[in-house]
Amino acid sequence: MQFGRTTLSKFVIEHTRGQHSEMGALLIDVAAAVKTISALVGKGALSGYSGVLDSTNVQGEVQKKLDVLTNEALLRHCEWGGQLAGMASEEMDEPYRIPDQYPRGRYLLIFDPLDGSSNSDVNVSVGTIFSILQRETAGDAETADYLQPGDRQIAAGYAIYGPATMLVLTVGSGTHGFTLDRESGNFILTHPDIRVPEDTLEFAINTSNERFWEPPVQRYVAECKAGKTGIRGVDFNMRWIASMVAEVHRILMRGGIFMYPKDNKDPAKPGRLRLMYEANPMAMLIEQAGGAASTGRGRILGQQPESLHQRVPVLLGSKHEVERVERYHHEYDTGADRPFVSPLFAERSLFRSENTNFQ
Ligand code: AFP
Repeated sequence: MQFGRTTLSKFVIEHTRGQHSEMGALLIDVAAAVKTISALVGKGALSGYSGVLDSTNVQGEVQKKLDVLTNEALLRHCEWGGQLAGMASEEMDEPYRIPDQYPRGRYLLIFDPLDGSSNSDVNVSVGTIFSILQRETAGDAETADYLQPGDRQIAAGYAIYGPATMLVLTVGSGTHGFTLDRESGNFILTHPDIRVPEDTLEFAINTSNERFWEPPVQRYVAECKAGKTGIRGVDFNMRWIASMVAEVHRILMRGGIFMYPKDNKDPAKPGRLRLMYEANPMAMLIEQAGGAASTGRGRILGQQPESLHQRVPVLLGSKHEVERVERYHHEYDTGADRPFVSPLFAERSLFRSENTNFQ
């Protein structure tokens, strides 16, 4: 029985009273979109929407039918209420203009409608990630209005479509998890004030990219893999789901470190993940839960975006491990991790590989 339990609606109304009361209504619309997407994704192959389209998105990635449908779900659920000055999404080259028949507001909604969508055909957890910013005045937003650092987000969250559908949210006062009760259709507060443990023995990274990483990341992962036999003196475990929402959710539940670092696989891209609708909202959720989120060389939330779809290196999770990887970047950048320099054989270092050209 759900009597007396806190629903998402009650939570957002209570937590957005005053300055951001209009945002409460927007969050309730986002939750309605999430329920629609949960039902769609939950049908699996029965929906008839598996597979890819002929189109690509702005990043040149092949779009899946579900990418486009879930994008539509968010646009339709959120465009009408009068809280928004515009929306931007991974699936749209340019920001979305609110149709003329609807009133405008001051908030900006940015989202990745179906993160990890390449996992949807294999029945692995996927998610929706969103971020809310605001502009000074109501009216139609320009691209420049969206280009704000992540520490100006008013709210951020994700939905995870797994065995249970959950919505994890921050409005700037902690990170809170709600589970969808499929019988009543309500999101119920089941994980209030989530805390990420400061220490962990679990790391997540796509090790098939190892040869493309920078030396500080190679150093960190080599030490984790060495386990008890290396300088860490303790065994680590590794996970990789290839669905950021699922990785971040695991870290919020039990700690860990997630890394999609800078690499030189494609020099035009400083990382794989997108700053505005993947890294920033996840960084806010993690920091609000007591964890850390870094590019390796600075706080993710401090990055000034230059374009809507820009990419960024991401290291996030248990604070002490993120700080360690940041320290390794600093030691690499200042030359402190280069133990042996031979005048005869030029530079040699355990952590310097021949194919890197990062400096
Ligand atoms: P898709 O949405 O294209 O499946 O990408 C998912 C993602 O952006 C993120 O959720 C994963 O952490 C990452 O990419 C996985 O990347 P790899 O394919 O390199 O493992």
